[in-house]
Amino acid sequence: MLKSRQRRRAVIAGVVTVATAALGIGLSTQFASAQTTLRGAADAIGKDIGVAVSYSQLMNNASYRNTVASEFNSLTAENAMKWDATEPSDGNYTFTQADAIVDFAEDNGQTVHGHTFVWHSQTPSWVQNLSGTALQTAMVDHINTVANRYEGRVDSWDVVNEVVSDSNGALRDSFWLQKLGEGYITTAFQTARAADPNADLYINDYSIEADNAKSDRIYTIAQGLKAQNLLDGVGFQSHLILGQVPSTMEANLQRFVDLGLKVRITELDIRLQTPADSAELAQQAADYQRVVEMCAELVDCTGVTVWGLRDGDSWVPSVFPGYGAPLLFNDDLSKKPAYTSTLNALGGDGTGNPTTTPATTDPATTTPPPTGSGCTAQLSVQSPWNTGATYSATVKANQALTGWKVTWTWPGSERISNAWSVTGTLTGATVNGANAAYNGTLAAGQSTTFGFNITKNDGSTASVPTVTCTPA
Ligand code: G2I
Repeated sequence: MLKSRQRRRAVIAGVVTVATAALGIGLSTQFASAQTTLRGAADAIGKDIGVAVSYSQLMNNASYRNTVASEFNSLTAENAMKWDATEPSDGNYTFTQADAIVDFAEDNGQTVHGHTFVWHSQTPSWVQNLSGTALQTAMVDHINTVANRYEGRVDSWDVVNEVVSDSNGALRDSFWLQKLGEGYITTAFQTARAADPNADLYINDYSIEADNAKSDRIYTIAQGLKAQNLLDGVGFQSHLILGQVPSTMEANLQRFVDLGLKVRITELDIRLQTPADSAELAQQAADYQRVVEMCAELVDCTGVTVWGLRDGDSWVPSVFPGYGAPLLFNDDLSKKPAYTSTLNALGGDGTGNPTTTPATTDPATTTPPPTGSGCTAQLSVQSPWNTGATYSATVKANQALTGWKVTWTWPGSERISNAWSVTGTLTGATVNGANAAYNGTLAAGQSTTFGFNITKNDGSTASVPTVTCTPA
């Protein structure tokens, strides 16, 4: 089975790669599009834009849930897949929280980056009190059980997390190293590879964004694992400080790509001294833009995950007193300047006024647009899965418009579960949609997009009905 990220890339990645190479310039200028969500913009360039989510917020907070669904195409469990959450006592696995997050991602057509199997932190004391064969067996059992449970549903795993120390690039002097020796890293990867051969396997760490002693050590480990076909990618956590995006970050990512590995920004946040003033928020926006552009322009960078949704969700203030506000959304879910710069870096312009029509259509799953009316619209399936699909819709104005309406009827069991950049009555067999406040005004010839997820009966093909578009 193709993984959902691979499916999404299959539709559009070739276009972006070729065009970027041919023009030799950044995506953010040439591919500025009508995309008005991070998700829409990331989908259009074949990247993951992810967020670390909290189980309790996802369960209890509808506006949190809606924003996670509409703005992100990839999820990481901030805590729910860690060892203390999944196997709090020996052999007793608790998957309620992790399952709920994976279910949510599946319902919303999102990929999942799994975090994490082997770490020195958030590992229960019953594990830390083991040694020798018993500890190794516990590690192997844990990886097997968790990887098998999510096989085919979690796209990639942080197999080991933070195994290098902060001094001189030595291996971290954790209980793992002390009790099992450095071979525990290879064993963890061998176990994960055998348990889920289709998942991408990552080594993940912080303070390795720059070319430094720590990233040098990760490089050496990565080389060894890659040579044994046990490693697919390197996760750069990127817990950064305002104004301190490392100058060597781009070249550092590139040297890992040159090893034949994927790279991923796995836990991005950019902290500042609170309260933030407008100059600091502007600097933060520039820093985000730089990091996200780096990934957008690097074909083998799979995506960027931000480590939390709203500033108030962040781990930062509890660990760095006086620092915070490191994320893209304020606590009321209003968008910070860093949101807009991230959208721009992904190629969206946030205005609803495209400079190009996004090249996201797959002829096999696209209906020909009807001609001759004030506007035309067509649907295309971006990523189908067994019980649902993500669609992108393009509305094109044939005359100047101040608003538009679209309607279609599903031929089968398909029903919209959530949608973005469109309003109206959307959930029934007949869909009556209309522009959002920001994407109704189009000059003749311009187009804009909206998107939605559907649910459907297992196994049925996601259909592509003909859409009627009328000026409003
Ligand atoms: O520390 C930031 C991140 C560094 N890289 C690995 C990540 O896994 C790590 O995430 C943080 C979470 O954001 C925090 O939410 O990991 C922390 C634990 O080391 C998480 O904090 C813990 C609190 O310390 C616990 O008191 C709490 O019970 O979260 C737990 C669950 O809410």
